[in-house]
Amino acid sequence: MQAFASNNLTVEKEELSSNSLPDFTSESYKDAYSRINAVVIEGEQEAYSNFLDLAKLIPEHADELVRLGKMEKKHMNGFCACGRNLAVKPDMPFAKTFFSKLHNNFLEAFKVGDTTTCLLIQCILIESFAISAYHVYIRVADPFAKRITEGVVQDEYLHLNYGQEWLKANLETVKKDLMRANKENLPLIKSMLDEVSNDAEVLHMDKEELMEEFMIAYQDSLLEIGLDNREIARMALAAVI
Ligand code: Y39
Ligand code: FE
Ligand code: FE
Ligand code: FE
Repeated sequence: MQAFASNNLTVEKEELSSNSLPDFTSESYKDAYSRINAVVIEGEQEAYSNFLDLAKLIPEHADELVRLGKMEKKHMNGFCACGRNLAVKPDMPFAKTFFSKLHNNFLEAFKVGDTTTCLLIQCILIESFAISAYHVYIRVADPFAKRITEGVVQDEYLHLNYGQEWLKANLETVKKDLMRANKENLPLIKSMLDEVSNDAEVLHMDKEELMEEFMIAYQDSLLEIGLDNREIARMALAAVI
């Protein structure tokens, strides 16, 4: 009975600390935020440019893709304001390096007109990453950033949805390329998450929760595209091999 009671107490304490908000004014928070905020700003900037490239690859949808791209520019401005609001200077060189491998893969695919790989990288992998990170962040963000992020995450679903619909409509002809591109790029998402997980922890963003949210968004989108459970499992395994 004694042990049971003290066990309960431990659980309560843990729940309290994982649900509590961090001290947004502490030096450790601002230091971690300088990298996470930069990653988000750089990600939005690159997403803008990726959508403009996609508009060139899929000219019949150019208007829609440019419209989606302009949303990313707005997101970027919103997250710049979040950094300013906390008096944090984003570490942009860190963020450029952070995205460089994935971004290079996008640019290589763009150069050879590989629409499937470009859509997988931007609309499925990066958008799922954004959706998962923003959902977790909203729970522990300062009130200003929380409001901004809530608006942004709605748009990210539109971006995910665009890629989903295109891949769904072309699935039989692009399936092989999709699988190959996934094998090359999903592991990059996993290492990127590993690279910022300590900083995310300082912001009270739990790594397992981030991974869980990512897998939900990613697997849901593969299901929506029309892949079966076995194909989805095979694709998801690329993250751990
Ligand atoms: O489509 C988009 O707006 C995506 C570019 C933005 C990328 C967001 C990347 C978020 C990673 C944050 C990592 C926190 C642990
Ligand atoms: Fe803390
Ligand atoms: Fe965005
Ligand atoms: Fe987006």
